[in-house]
Amino acid sequence: MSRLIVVSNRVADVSKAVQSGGLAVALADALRERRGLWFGWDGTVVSDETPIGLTISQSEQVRTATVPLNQRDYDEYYVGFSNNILWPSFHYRLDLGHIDAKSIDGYRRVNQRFAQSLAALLEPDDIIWVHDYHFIPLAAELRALGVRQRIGFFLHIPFPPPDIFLAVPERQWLARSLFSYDVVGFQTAVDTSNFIRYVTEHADGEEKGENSITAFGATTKVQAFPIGIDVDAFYAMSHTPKADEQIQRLYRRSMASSQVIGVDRLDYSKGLPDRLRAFRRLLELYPENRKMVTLMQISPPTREDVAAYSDIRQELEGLSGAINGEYSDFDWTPVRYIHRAVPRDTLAALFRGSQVGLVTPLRDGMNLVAKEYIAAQDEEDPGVLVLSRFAGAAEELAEALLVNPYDTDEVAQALQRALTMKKDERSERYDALIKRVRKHDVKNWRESFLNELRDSRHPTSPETA
Ligand code: GDG
Repeated sequence: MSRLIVVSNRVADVSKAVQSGGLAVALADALRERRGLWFGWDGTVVSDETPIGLTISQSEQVRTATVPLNQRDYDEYYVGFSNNILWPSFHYRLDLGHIDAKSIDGYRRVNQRFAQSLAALLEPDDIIWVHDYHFIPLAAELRALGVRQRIGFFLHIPFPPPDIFLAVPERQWLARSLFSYDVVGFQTAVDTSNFIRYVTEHADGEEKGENSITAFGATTKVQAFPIGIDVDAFYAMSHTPKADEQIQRLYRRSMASSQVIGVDRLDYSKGLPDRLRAFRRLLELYPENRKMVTLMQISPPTREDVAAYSDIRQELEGLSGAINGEYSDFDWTPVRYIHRAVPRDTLAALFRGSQVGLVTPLRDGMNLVAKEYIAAQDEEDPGVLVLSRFAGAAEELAEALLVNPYDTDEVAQALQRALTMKKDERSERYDALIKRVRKHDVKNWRESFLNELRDSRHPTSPETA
């Protein structure tokens, strides 16, 4: 079996994967099985004068190779181009992007440097799997160094429609760079068709059948691979004696008989202020919920160096304070807002102990929280998922209560419907949802991507500009 090389911006500790969740869980098993190497940033920032060295370490048959970023790289590649341009524009938020030529240079420079460090570690039969928007040009840089191994790319965030992509600086270079990969994976059919539309309408691209597309003198495979979770592991985590105790404690300490839960990094794409406004609207429109329902919103901090993130924090704190000021009583607090990370097993217990999972991003690649909420439910008495139409997960999870997250009245009505839904309907929806979450679980995602990558070979490289 070929060795698997995973490249992602952050490299997780494989031995702690179960607690950290996300990509770490998704990739840890595959890396273990294939004597893998995980390559990326170590999360530290050093001064511009410090020489950048590679650190190699080993944990559970998985090697990690990491590098620090110097301050300039961090400002330009990470904060600048990745998180001030690509993240907002790929989430359809051109208004939040800050276009700056220096950050584009930094993005190219770091991709070039990462390619050089990685190329030196490669063996002839390796399969390389590159993750996310930080590394769109990595394969092109590797190819320029003579790397001929199979390289796949998976985009965890949405790919925007052509009209939006047209406003992204260096869009043609980014699109051309993707043709240096053998397989390009997106989360959903919508993202895939957005990319195909851009390439066919603006780059003379041509679809060749069997998911192949040709443009810039090269051919690549383009396909949706919806990411999932490890359903059994998450269910088990939410059904331990400790979880039972946590759920009991939750209700002993609160007057409320129902809990709505939201869990999201504090990111503007997650629709948090709109969600709080919808909850306030629920209390206005349906006063019987006062003293009966609590919204627990867990939002750990993220990317605090990006200005738009401190704005969202202030807005959220202001809104939860205003709702609590208006509606709280000595024995009930309507919004419990936690601005720090909670251990993963506690999250699993809280999902199970909440009657409604409220997942209302304004735009999201997939959204694993929606799948985790379903996986944690008791089969005999499941809760209800209220899900944004604009989360990638909505493409699969049609039996959730799908809402427009911008419409506070609609979300408030869906919340009321979820809180009053009879058990038969809850069970029927849950049965359909858990089947889908199981069908597209993390193993399926990983293996279908890697099988596609193993079987595909497009020896051409795109023409240079
Ligand atoms: C990107 C895309 C795509 C959250 N708070 C805590 C915590 N979490 C965990 C959740 C979940 C993960 O983090 C978040 O995953 P999401 O999918 O919801 O969102 P992003 O972080 O934006 O991820 C997204 C994903 O990549 C995968 O492709 O679905 O669309 O944006 O697992 O449970 N975990 C712990 N404490 C917290 O406080 N332990």
